[in-house]
Amino acid sequence: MKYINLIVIMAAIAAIVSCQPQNKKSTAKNTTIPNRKWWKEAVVYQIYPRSFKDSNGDGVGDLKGIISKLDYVKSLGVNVIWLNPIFASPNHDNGYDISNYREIMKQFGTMADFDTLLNEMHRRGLKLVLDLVVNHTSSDHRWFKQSRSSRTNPYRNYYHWWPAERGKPAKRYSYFDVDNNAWKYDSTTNAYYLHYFARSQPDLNWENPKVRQAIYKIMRFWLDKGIDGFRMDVIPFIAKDTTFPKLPAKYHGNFVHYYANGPHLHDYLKEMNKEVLSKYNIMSVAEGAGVTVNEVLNFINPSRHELNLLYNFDAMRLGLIPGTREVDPKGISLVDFKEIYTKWDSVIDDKGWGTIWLGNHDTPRMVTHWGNDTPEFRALSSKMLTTFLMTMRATPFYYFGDELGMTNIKFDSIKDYRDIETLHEYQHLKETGGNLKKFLNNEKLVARDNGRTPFQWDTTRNAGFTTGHPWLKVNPNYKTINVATEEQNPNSVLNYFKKIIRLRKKNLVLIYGKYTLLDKENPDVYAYTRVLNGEKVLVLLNFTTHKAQAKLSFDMNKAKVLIDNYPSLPSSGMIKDFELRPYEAVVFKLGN
Ligand code: TEU
Repeated sequence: MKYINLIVIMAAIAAIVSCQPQNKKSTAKNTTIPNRKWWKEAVVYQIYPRSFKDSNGDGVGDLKGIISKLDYVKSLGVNVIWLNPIFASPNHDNGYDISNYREIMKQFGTMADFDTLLNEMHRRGLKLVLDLVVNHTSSDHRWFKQSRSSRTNPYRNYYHWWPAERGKPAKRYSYFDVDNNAWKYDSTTNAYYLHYFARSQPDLNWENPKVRQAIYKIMRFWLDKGIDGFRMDVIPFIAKDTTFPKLPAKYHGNFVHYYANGPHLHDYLKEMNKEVLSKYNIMSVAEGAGVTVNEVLNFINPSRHELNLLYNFDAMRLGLIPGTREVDPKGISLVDFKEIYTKWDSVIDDKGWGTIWLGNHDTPRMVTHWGNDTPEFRALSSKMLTTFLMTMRATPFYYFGDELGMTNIKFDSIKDYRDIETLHEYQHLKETGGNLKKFLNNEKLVARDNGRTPFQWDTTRNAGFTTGHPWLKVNPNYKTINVATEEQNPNSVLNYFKKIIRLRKKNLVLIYGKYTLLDKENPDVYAYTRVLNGEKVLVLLNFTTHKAQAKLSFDMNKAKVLIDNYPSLPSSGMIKDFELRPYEAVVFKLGN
């Protein structure tokens, strides 16, 4: 009898608690947060489909593989998945060379698989953002086949052609061309066509309204299927000065900024918004290559009716010798790092909304580049970097595998690489007598393939990614770095990732709170506060292998530790003195 009463009382308490709106106190106050949007409160999880999960043993990830792992993704607490391109493609640039925008890449599956994926995601409350690659197509796309066939073909002006009888066109730099030349001569019509990326990625002529309307139809095709938005590949590059003048001197050594400032760029983005984006409750994010902090509001200020978000590359240049992909032996200055993120936050402020990221399919692994991937510090520094991403006033874009602390694979031989950027750069150096050994050493740290190795699910063969032969080698450290092992370890990088996402969602101060940088010149510690409706949070991040201290003066008596990436909490003395252990990350709620 006694027990029954106890159970009844327990159940009653549970019922009362469950119907309490979370953060009752904060919820009331949160009504005062202006312009709340789902994509501002989202955590975007980027999946590189080629490397996530292979369902049919061909060594290449696919849509059925992603479907089979949606419960894992849901368990992370993320709410948006950004998928890299899944459309028909000859894969010269792993899908960023599309030959048919309304067809799923054969290796990835069928349209039926896609429909199932979208339904299964929405059933779990997950949103899907697809990759819109419309600065260029594949040279296998029927538009280009038509366009190159004759100067009078109706698709001729779908691309940028320079008739050879006018002599050589003004130099334009190509990211992936072995000669870095963005003009390719085509004897079929005795003319050159423009390709900012590979020769098999000819640039579309957005100055042609037929091209724009054709792309808006493709966007509606996928939006009417129910997707939740687009990540837009090098969208700042779409507008060109079609007189193709010599590159103005001010852009020498910074061609990317010239590419991102074509004459009618914002007219096209306004038109796209008016004709497509504004008709759906979706998120639009620009890959902002070449966009400076002084230009970002031109893209994302809501009053301009263009895009919602833009991610920039300013920080990605840190640690590299300017204008090169070469790692600077001087390393990365934390003061410069802090200055960049603080500048972008202050410019965007309440006039738009920011994004934040530290890795994706074009960069080395987050922990290897920004943290420390040695066994002693890999987990700690991964968690510290994740704390940074989850406590800034911006939408986090988080790359698959970073939640496990996956590291660069650092291939020794060019034979192991698959990426066009590395392979063409190697060929270019080989043909021009470059230092191949030095190049390969540097690629261990910067090559894109480091971020594209197969996902590490467990300790079985090929880390459980495929029963076949993986398209790219699996990182041999999968024996210790994998989902199955980390799920069992409460202090793992994986469980910390889930924990801090829960913390971010529960504390809107970590999303919308005003950001203020502290102790600006501290070379070891990144310290900042977030404040919202009287709630104040202090974030301290040690970016070094040694103890470090922040020079601050807060009354920490009433401070409460919300999260710390060490298994044990810092001592009161450490808290009082703002002392941090190596790669320590701690988030405090400060007393009022
Ligand atoms: O990337 C554009 C871009 O900025 C990259 O080329 C980047 O600078 C470079 O790879 C860094 O090493 C987008 C896509 O994200 C990338 O995967 C594609 O290769 C590229 O566009 C062409 O579509």
